[in-house]
Amino acid sequence: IAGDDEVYHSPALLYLYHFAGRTHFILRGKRGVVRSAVLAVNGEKTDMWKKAEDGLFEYYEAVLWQEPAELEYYFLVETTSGSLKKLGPFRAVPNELEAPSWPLESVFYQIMPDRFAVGIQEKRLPLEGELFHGGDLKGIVEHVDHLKGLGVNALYLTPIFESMTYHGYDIIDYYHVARRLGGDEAFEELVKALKERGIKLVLDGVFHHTSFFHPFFLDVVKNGEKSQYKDFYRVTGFPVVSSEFLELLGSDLPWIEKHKALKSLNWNYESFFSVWLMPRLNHENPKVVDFIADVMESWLERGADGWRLDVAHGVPPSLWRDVRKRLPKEAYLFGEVMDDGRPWLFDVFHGVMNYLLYDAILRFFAFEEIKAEEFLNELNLLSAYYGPAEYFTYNFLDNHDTERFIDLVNGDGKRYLCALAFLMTYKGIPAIFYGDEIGLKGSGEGMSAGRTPMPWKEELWDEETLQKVRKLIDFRRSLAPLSRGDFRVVAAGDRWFAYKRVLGAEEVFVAINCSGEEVKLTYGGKSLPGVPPTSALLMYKSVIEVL
Ligand code: ARE
Repeated sequence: IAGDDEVYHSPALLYLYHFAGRTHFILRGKRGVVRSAVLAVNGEKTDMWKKAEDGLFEYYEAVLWQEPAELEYYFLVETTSGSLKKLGPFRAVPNELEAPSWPLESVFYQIMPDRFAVGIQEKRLPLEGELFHGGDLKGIVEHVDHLKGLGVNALYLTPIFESMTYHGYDIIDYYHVARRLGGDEAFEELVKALKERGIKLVLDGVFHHTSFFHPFFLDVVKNGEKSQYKDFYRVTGFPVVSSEFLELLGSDLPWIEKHKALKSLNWNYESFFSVWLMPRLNHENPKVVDFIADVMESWLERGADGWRLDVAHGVPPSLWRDVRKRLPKEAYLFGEVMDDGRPWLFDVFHGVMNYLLYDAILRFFAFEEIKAEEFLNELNLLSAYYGPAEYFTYNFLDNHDTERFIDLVNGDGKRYLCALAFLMTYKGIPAIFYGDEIGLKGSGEGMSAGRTPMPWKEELWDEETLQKVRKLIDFRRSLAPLSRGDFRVVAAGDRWFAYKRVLGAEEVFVAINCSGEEVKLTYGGKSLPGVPPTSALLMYKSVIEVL
């Protein structure tokens, strides 16, 4: 039996999986039912530990270090009402997640090209001229050694294709790099510069919508029902826009004013957050699916190594599943998903942007709303939800849609480093938003507040932060347990916690202290140096580092 309504297990991916030399067994019990649980594999018994709980369930786990092979196992559960239940026997080979391995070795750096570095001084900028800062791909090429020096080995760029806006989420031509960014030629130069330095490249794929000015949509605007592209979009009536709309669009009002005026008119198509500039594609149309797959494939051929999929949660998972089958297995795919990533993982994307982790990080590190115990439960719960896919999520402290982390902690560089020390020593793929490494602050409020331009005058850099960020990246990349290891809590107080990352015989011990006092710990019978307020301690073999 797989269980009753009180306890449950099945040999499916989230309950039985193999990852990096070990097999994880998960048993789920209704809240308050399980007193203790034991796993018996091929006759040998192991105690299970309570990993996490949510509103409905408790999750118990056991980990066995062995190669994947067919197993025969069962569970013995002692309930709080005093009865003994046996679940099983089960006979199964542990499931393995299909994913490229290079992301596990990666630390990402995210760049919004317009805000990073100006390579080409003279250029024509499109409509919303005043919002452009003029950064481009040549600028990235010129500063590629900044990335190399930092130690990152993967780059995620927000959209680089032809568009009207500085952010590029309104794509007009999916097959060419925007001229303002240096065009296809600059892309080739960038790919070369990155490849020479062993840095992977991930592009931003905007396939939820196109630009209003994409030729497909313009054709629908012009030819209405007769357009061969009418089924490419979610049109609600013809004509899609009124003559008043077209007149306004053709007028010579400044872009921002025009954008605002158009916003108050009506139109007959669905769009991203009711933004007229971003008509939504019709994902039910197989031709749209072919188009998406073709664009993705062609840039992988031209040197990209993966895709971040924009508004991925606004497109059916089945579409991504189909597209993935047509792409090389080495391409890393992660979706922008803002809440529970489960419908978007496993056979859909390899990872998601880990917004659930981000929320927990903010609540513990920035807003101090929760204590370590609750934070750790959140982590383990996420682990129970995502299973092996958790190792492939894209983890961040901030990005182009959030405020900068440093601003959320009122400019306290030590608190930023504490949170970063956690990110770099936790499961999932860590990413740094350009400028965080030098203490760059945002401006204003809201989702574009963090998009401040990168300063290249080194006098403006926070040198101490830079040194420590480098060090953390170096740890992450040189200590395999940090990317592939199991995560186990060792001890916790209100505002500090300690854990180990274990990979076979290798182990890294980490203590994160966000409290105002020094924390003294002993580990493995050894007393460790005190962890000063707002800092982190790392120990591997007999090396101890305090940051
Ligand atoms: C601009 C302004 C905004 C203004 C908006 C509407 O910056 O202040 O509100 O226009 O006029 C891109 C640009 C944005 C731009 C937007 C529209 O980067 O600057 O906004 O286009 O022109 C939701 C989506 C999520 C999306 C975020 C931004 O679900 O997919 O909103 N993220 C991606 C990209 C963005 C990009 C787009 C999508 C569009 O990463 O950079 O925006 O291609 C809650 C909700 C979420 C919501 C989130 C943030 O958590 O649950 O659904 O995310 O708030 O608003």
